Amino acid sequence: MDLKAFSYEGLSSGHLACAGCGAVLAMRLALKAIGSNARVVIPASCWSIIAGRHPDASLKVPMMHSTFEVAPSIASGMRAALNRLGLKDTVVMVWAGDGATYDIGFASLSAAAERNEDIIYVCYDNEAYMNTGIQRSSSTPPGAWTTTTPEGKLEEKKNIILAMYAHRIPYIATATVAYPEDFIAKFQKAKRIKGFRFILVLSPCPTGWRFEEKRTVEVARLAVETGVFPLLEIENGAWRITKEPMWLPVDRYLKVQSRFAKASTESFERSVKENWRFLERFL
Ligand SMILES: Cc1ncc(C[n+]2csc(CCOP(=O)(O)OP(=O)(O)O)c2C)c(N)n1
Ligand SMILES: [Mg+2]
Repeated sequence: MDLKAFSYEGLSSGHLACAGCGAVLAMRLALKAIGSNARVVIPASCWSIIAGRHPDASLKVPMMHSTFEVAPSIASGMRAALNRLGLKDTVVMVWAGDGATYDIGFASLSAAAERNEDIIYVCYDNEAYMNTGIQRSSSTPPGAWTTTTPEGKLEEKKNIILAMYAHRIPYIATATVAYPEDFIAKFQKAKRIKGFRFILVLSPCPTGWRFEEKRTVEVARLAVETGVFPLLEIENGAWRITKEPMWLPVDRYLKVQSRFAKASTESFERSVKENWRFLERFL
């Protein structure tokens, strides 16, 4: 893939993200793949701030802010209205954090997926409620420090991919900012498919994960190459790994982030292995 061919920039400079924000790079890549026909719905999150408000919004495509719980419902209505106007080529995309996806908006996400609404739902997963001060979500990995898990989270990360698979939607994928070709290919494919599409984007957060701002892409790459974050897609029920990990030691991923200062490498490794054993049942 020639990345230079994706010259569209749907994001302005001067947005309000922290330096090194993985979720900003993610939006930039997503809009390169989808183009100016995107219409974005953003529930309460860091991205509510990053996008800002009209007329100073950082997105060049039309965008609607929503309350935490109902972005998929608003996107469903927006899709219906656009269809009514004959604007069938527009792509309605929800851009939600992990708090909105895994926890607070899960009911409306599930309902829209079950109706197979014709929208792309993206969860930019920074593994905590970052905008309100780094509280744990059900996406926070085990052992991770957050302000509400000062000794490290005790529970596992919720398997949202499996939860979405249970909805029998036509397309599910994971992506991250360290692999732009894989990322763009998945968004392009999602754009072509009709019905409910769900993409989980691991979005490293220097502020909440406690790493140097310049290491965002390196952290995302380590998540994949240690096997912590599998890159996969599920097309009409068929699972496929899109990038085999190099199986670097998990420690490499943990050591670059101070949020794992109190985590046990052995138990983290065990949960990575268990996740893969579970995943292999579907491959
Ligand atoms: C019903 C409701 N509860 C809580 C809040 C406060 N709130 C706004 S943004 C946010 C954090 C969102 O976390 P996430 O979805 O992971 O996005 P992130 O901030 O990490 O980008 C919270 C708790 C809210 N706006 N509405
Ligand atoms: Mg979050």
